[in-house]
Amino acid sequence: MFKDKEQFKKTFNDRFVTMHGKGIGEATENDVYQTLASMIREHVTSDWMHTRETYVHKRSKQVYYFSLEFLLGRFLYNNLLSLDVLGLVQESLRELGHELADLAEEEPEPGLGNGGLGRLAACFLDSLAALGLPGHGNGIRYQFGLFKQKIVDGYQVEVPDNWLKNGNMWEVRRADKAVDVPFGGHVWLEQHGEGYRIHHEPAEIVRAVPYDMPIVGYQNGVVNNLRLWSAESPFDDDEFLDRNKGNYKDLLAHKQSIQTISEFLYPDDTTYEGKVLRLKQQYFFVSAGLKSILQSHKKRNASLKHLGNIIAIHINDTHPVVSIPELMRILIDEEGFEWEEAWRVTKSVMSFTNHTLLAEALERWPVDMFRSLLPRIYMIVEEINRRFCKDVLENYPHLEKHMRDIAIISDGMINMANLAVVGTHSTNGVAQIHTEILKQREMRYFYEMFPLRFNNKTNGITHRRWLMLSNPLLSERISEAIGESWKQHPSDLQKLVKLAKDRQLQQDMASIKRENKLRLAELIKEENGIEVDPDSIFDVQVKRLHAYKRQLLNALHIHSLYYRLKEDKSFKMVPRTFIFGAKAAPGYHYAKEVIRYLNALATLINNDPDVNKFIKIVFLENYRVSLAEKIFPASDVSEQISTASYEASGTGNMKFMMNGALTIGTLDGANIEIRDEVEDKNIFIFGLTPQEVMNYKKYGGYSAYDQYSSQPELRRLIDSLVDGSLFGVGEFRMIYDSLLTYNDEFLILKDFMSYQQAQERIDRVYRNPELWYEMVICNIGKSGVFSSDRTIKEYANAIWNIKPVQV
Ligand code: 26Q
Repeated sequence: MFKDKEQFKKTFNDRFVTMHGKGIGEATENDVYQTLASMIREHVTSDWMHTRETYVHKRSKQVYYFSLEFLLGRFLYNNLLSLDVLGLVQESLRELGHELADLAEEEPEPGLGNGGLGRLAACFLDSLAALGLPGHGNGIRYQFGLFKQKIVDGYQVEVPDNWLKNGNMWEVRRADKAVDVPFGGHVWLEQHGEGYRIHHEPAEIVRAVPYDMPIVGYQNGVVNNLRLWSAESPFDDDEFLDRNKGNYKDLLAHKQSIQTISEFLYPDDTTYEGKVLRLKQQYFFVSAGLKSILQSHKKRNASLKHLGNIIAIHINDTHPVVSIPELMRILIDEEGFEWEEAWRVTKSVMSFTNHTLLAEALERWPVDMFRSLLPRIYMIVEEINRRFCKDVLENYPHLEKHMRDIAIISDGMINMANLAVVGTHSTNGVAQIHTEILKQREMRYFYEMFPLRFNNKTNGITHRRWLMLSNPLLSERISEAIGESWKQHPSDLQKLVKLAKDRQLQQDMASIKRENKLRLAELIKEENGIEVDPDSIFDVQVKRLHAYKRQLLNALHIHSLYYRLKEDKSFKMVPRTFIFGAKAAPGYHYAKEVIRYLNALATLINNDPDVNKFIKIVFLENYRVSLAEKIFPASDVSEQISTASYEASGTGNMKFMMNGALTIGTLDGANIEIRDEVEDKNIFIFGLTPQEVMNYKKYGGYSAYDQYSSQPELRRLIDSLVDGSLFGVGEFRMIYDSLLTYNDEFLILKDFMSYQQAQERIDRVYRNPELWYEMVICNIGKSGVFSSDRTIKEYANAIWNIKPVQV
C-alpha cells in the first residue's frame, strides 16, 4: 500500500493540498487528521468491496449481529494496525512534524453504547473480521451518542455528545440502499383467490437510510460491514408541501418528529424504560436491517426456505427481539409461506444472548402501545403466543400453573425475553455462572422445555485494541519474551506463565507499568489538577455506576482508611491512588449521590496533609473507550466487587487482567473463570458466594442494622454520612438510608470486613515486588482465553455455523 516513508509523505502532501486548498504550512491538527484518514479510507475501500464480492462468490453463510448499541471507540489506530502500516505512518508523520497520538485525538469518538453490552458488540465485530468470518453489524446511527459527563461541584452534569458535527471519516452514506419502515395505522384482510391477503395502511412511513462503516480485519484483507441506520422523511420538501397545501411549519414538525427516531441513545443500562420512542427505535433498525439483508440475498438465492443455511441473525439482548415477528411477517405476508414453515425458518435463523439477570431490566411492552405502533406485528406475536401456550398445555401440563411467567403475553404486557427464547434456536448467557443462574432460576421453565437451546458463551475482549494498541510497551516486551505468535493466537500468552519467576522480566514489567502510570499521572494532573505518585498503587474501579457494582463499598473502605490514618499514627500502608470513572444514568438519583460522595471524599482526603501522603482519590470525568485505553495499562489493582450473582460477566475485569493488574473481586460473573485460570493464589477473592447471596434473597435473614451495630468502625463511618462531622448535616442521607432504612440491598455491610481484609492482603503482597510481578505475569499469561477471538469462534461453531473465508 505505501512502498516506503518517502512515498507516504509524497502522497500525503499531494492529498493535503487537494483536500484543503492550502499549503501544509497552514495545517491544523484536524486538517492533518482528515488527510490521513482519507488516505487510509481509500485503502480500505477496495478490500471492502472485494470482501463483499468474495462472500457472494463463495456463497458464504453470513451472520448479522443486531444490536441497539455499538460502543466502537476510535478507528484510526485500529485501521492502521490492521493494514500493517502503523509504524510506517507514525514515523513518516513524525518526520513531517506531527505526532500520530495527537492526530488521533482529533477523531470524534463513536460512543454509540452505554457500557458492557455495547462494547462487547464492538469487540465481536473486531474479532469476526480478524478471524475472516463473514459477520456484520446492524444498528442505529445515533446523532447523539451517550452523554458527555462533566463534574461540577461534585455533581454529574450531562452534556449532549454531538459527535457528528464535523463529519465522520469512517462512514459512507448509501442513499441508494434506503428502505421504508411503516408505523401505526390499521390492518385488514382482503380475499385473494383461495386465501387472504394482508393490507397495512400505516399512519407514518419512515425512511431508513444506511451509513456503512468498514470493519477492517487484522492483516488479512477482510473488511466486513457495520450498517447503521438513520431516520429521514420519505418525502421531498416540495412533495410534502404539495400534499399539505404548503404548510411550512408542518413540514418542519414532520421532519423533526421522524428524525427523533435516530436522534439519541437511551442512557440507561439497567432499568427498563417503556417509552414508545424506544420501541420505535427497535422496530426501525430491525425492520430496515431485515429488509436490506433479504434484498441482497434474494438477488442470489431463489428460495428463502433454506434461509437458515444462508444467514444467521443474532439478537443482542432483548432490544432487537421484534426481528422475530418481523421475519415471520415478511415470510408469510410477502413471501407466501405457511405459518409452520415460516416458524421453522425464523427459528433456524435467529439466536439470542441474555446479558442481565436484573428483574427491573426485563423488557415488557404494554399490549395497547405495541398494538397501536405495530398492528401487524402484534397480530403475529399474538399468534406465536397462542400456539406456544397451546403447546405448553398439551405437552407440559404441569407447567400450566406457571403460565403467567412463561407466556409471551400476560397481564396486558408482552414479555420480550420469553419471545426471544421461544423464537430462536439458541439462548446463551455470557459467563458460566450467569448461564447456570439463567437455567436454574430466571428461565427454569424454558430450560425444562428446551434444554438443548441453552448454552454458555463466556465473554471476551479484543486483545488488539486492549493490549496491542493501548499498551505498546507491554506488547513489545511480551513479544521479546515469547515471540509474536500471541498476536494471532492469544492463547499463546500462556508461554509467559513459566517465565513468571524470571527476575528480569519481572523488573521490566514493573518499569513498563511505571511508565504507563507516569502517563496517566500526567493526564490526571491536566484533567483534575491533582498530583499523584506513580510509585503508589493505582487502584482502579471504572464501569457504569450502579448499586449492584458497589462503588459504595470501595468508597466506604477509603473512608475507613481516612479514619485510620487520621487517628492511628502507627498505621502504615503502601500509598494508594484510588481512581474512579463512572457515568450514572441521568435519572438514577442514588447513583448520582454516590458520585457526589466520591467527590466529597476526594476533596476531604486530597487536601488533608495527614492523609494525602498515603491516599489520593481521583474521579476522572467522562469515562469512555478512549479514556479506558489509557487507564487499563496504568492499573495495578482491578476492582470487580459486585454483589455475587448480579454481574452477568463483566469485561473490564478481562481488560485489567490482560494489562497486568491484579483483581480484587467477588465470586461473580467472569471473575470466577478468571480465578479458575489463575488459581486462588494469584487473585484477591473476598465476600459472600453467589449461593449465599441468593439464599439471603430467597429466604431473608440479613440485617444491615446488625452489621452496623456490631461493628463500631462501620457504625462510625455510616453515621458520618449524616451527622455533620465530616460533611453537612444530613448531606448523604440517601446513601445512609439505602444502607440502614432499606436494609442494604446489595449486602455492602456484610462484605465490608472481608473486603477490608482482602485490601490488606494486597498491601502486603505489593511490598514484595517479586511476588507481585510473578502474579502479574501469571495473570497476563492466563488472559488469552478471554480474547473475544475465542468467544467468537465458539459462537461461529456452535450457534451460527459460519466458516472463515479466504479473501
Ligand atoms: C433497556 C430498555 C430501555 C433503555 C435501556 C435499556 C438497556 C440498555 C442497555 C438495558 C440494558 C443495557 C445494557 C446492559 C449491559 O451492558 N449489560 C452488561 O453486558 C455485559 C456484556 O455481556 C456484561 O459483561 C455485564 O456483566 C452486563 O452488565
